[in-house]
Amino acid sequence: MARFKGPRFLVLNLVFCLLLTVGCKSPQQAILSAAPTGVGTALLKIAVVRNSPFQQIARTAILTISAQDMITMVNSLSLTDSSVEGTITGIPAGQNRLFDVLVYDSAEKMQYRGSARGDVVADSTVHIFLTIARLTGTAVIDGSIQEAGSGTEPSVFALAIDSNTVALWNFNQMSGATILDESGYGNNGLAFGNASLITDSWGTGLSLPGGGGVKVSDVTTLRLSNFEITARVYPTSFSNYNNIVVKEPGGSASPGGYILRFDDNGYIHGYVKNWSWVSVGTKTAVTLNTWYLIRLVKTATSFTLYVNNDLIDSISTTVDPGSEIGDLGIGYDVNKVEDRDFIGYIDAIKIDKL
Ligand SMILES: [Ca+2]
Repeated sequence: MARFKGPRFLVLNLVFCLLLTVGCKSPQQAILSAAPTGVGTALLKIAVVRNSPFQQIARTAILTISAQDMITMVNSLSLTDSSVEGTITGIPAGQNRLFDVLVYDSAEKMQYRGSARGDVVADSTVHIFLTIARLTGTAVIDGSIQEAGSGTEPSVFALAIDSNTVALWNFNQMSGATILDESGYGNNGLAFGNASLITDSWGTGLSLPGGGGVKVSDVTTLRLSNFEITARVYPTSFSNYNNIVVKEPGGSASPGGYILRFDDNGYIHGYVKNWSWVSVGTKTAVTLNTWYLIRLVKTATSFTLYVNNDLIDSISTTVDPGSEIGDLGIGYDVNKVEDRDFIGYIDAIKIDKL
């Protein structure tokens, strides 16, 4: 996996995360030559934090791409209420390109900035992770690399609690086999089998090669009628279902339950039930070896799936899944009806009660 090597800013008001994709092959296929030729295409998107002042402040955004062996490229990016986006073609292949994002307000004053370096390989894919931060106060640059399990994941990469959060696993702290919940509700998980913490593109995360997962014991704070689940995941293989989060006891033990998972073919699905299941899902398969930020939102009247902040599917439903009992499983089938392990990496999972 690509590894973040850029600076991080310690003095931040707001932080956004950017996933930049070049070309169309996997990172594992990308091999740099001594004298690279050809060009790549960049698809760029910055997810904007909910309820942030960004949408009131930001009016224009510019991306520059530069290096010693290329002419600097300047590109306008599109701003919406929820994202910053752009497609950049014809980037000369080569090493150590600087990607610099500048965001201005209506008075053309720069309000946000962030940069990262990365290699562009012709006709192939690289991932560059970049943060942009509100420019207030003095920025301090710290390029240190975090180690898995140290409990010091860069805060710019971690999901953050809010007043609704009942569980937050950033997978940056492990005490014995215990995965620590940062919500304050004490919903710690117990890792088993081949589950382990690793460094990933966002700091540290949970590695799930199959044959393992994390179990969180049933508690009332996780029996949710209305909720929002946020998960940042990186599938490396699609097998027989691929459970990211499951809370339902199976069979007829209780009427309720909720599930977030990939199916065998790489479609993302969310499910809720009160005796019978209703679901939302992607209409096409997603790509392996790619990070996805998935949000599953259940309200009293609707059920909605977002992928990378795009609304993918939504239905009207009054199903109340909150009566369920049973443990919550991360990365595996908590009921062990059959082998339904998620294969890949999970960087963070957050559960909010709505
Ligand atoms: Ca993490």
